[in-house]
Amino acid sequence: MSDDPTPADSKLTSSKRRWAAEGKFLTGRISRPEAERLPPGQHLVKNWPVLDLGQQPVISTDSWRLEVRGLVETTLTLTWVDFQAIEQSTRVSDIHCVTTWSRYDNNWKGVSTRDLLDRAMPRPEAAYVMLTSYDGYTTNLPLSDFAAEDAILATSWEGLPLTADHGGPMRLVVPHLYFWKSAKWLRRIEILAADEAGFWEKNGYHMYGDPWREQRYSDD
Ligand SMILES: Nc1nc2c(c(=O)[nH]1)N[C@H]1C(S)=C(S)[C@@H](COP(=O)(O)O)O[C@H]1N2
Ligand SMILES: [Mo]
Repeated sequence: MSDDPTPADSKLTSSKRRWAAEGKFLTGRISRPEAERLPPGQHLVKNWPVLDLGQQPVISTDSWRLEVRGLVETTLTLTWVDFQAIEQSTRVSDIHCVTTWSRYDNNWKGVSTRDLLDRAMPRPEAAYVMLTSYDGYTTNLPLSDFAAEDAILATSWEGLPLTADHGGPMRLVVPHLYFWKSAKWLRRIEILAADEAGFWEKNGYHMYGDPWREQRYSDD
């Protein structure tokens, strides 16, 4: 009687099973009535404004790397070629910026955060994520929000490569939180046990940032 499945398969399967049991992904896509599509205090725009700290790093895909580290079974350092070899996904989502503009129906393509996490496999105590970008920007969010069904590591917008001003070659998109959580020019994903404040969170913005609860500032 033999039960030795391939080690890689059994490891991945047990990690997925464990996450499912812990309900890690249950905060996924939040379906809302159309009337609640626009969060309070927001107005719609048709253009796509650019907001950042004022210096937009230019990263060639040759020198680009993405690191996943911290509380994971497997630390990753991915090249652009490695990243493109991961299953590609598409998502359509709305943007809600804390500066009160929202933009509907953005078409993204890239790697779903879940597919990336399947490769790194967060440990049982993993609960938060700290993101670090090529411009030095940082932002934090719970792991379950990072792993939401809608969340994507986007390399393309509306069928074209993501432009450098919007975070190309790759940015995160987590549409159910204010857009400051969606790190442009993402370089490092660190998986943590406890929440830590990123750049705007240290400067008065909310630790979580739910647009429907108007969690703009730390005392909201
Ligand atoms: N690396 C990095 N990511 C960032 C920022 C930044 O300054 N640096 N600004 C955030 C803020 S405050 C917003 S509103 C969005 C803006 O994205 P956009 O310029 O593509 O509209 O990016 C977020 N991600
Ligand atoms: Mo912002």
